Amino acid sequence: MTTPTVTTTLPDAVIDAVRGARRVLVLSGAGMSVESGVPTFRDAQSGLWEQFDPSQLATIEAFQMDPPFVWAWYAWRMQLVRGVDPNAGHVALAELAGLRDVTISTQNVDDLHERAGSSVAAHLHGSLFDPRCSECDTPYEGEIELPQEPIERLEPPTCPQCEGDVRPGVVWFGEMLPDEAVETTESAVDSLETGDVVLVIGTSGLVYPAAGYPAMARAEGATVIEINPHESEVSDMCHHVVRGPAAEVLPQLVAALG
Ligand code: BJW
Repeated sequence: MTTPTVTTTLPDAVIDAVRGARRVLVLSGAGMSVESGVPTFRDAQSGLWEQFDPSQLATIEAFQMDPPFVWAWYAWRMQLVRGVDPNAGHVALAELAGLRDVTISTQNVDDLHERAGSSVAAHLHGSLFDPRCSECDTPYEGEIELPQEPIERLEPPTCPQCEGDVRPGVVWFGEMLPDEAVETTESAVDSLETGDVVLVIGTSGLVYPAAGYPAMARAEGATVIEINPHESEVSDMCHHVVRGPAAEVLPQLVAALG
């Protein structure tokens, strides 16, 4: 495997690759939403939660041990996401769909791609906004109290069917991803052809199975392009790495195509 070209500005090779692509598969992660004001997953611990490892909070074990503590973290993040807007990167991807056949598979649990006007094919790790019962899995459609300020503990709502605790509709470590999201993403990867492009945006490439998709796409013949200001676990297997923030690089890319 050849080493990637790494640039801090948008190179012509990247513009030409996207211009020549029939299909563009977008694999986005938490860095996509940074310029909207949503911290990345690994930076999401602040204030009340900063002494906790996020990979330990994002587990069913943590929720079962202390539901109000974990629910308060998610209620705060729901409130945070509700209060921010899609950034220029989200908007650029929505515009790209007018120029190319774009499929978005995101690890993000926010709804900022959709609010920018994109259709999201797969939310691999679920959504902050699809709460369900932790006992009987019934979707919860009742009121959710969202704190205006971070608070340490907040009782989760109670399931009207079985009185179980309601949990966030996200995928925690050790849990299966939604079948449909995995199937949609893997079929989008399988149908890539030489000349198609994969944009890997704002992910650390630490969490599987999502972290495996860029390499699978490369094996199908696609040109794999990373947009991330920092090196990630998948940087080395990309063809091109653009070391910049998504909200700057993506608008430049879409403008260059026009
Ligand atoms: C910018 C930027 C800017 C900053 N612009 N970029 C194979 C090998 C080893 C382990 C496993 C394996 N298969 C499965 C596992 C186990 C596990 C796993 O992967 N563990 C690893 C940690 C090793 N996976 C699972 O458990 C998954 N389930 C599963 O596979 O089921 C089957 C199974 C079960 C058990 C055993 C084996 C198989 C489930 C994973 C669920 C992940 N859920 C979370 C929490 C969601 C809820 C919540 O948000 O609280 O999803 S974890 C967290 O990480 C969240 C994210 O979606 C996910 C990925 O994070 P992401 O998006 O990459 O964010 P960050 O913060 O890590 O990185 C941000 C990046 O942005 C950085 O690179 C910055 O540089 C960059 N950035 N500013 C662009 N402006």
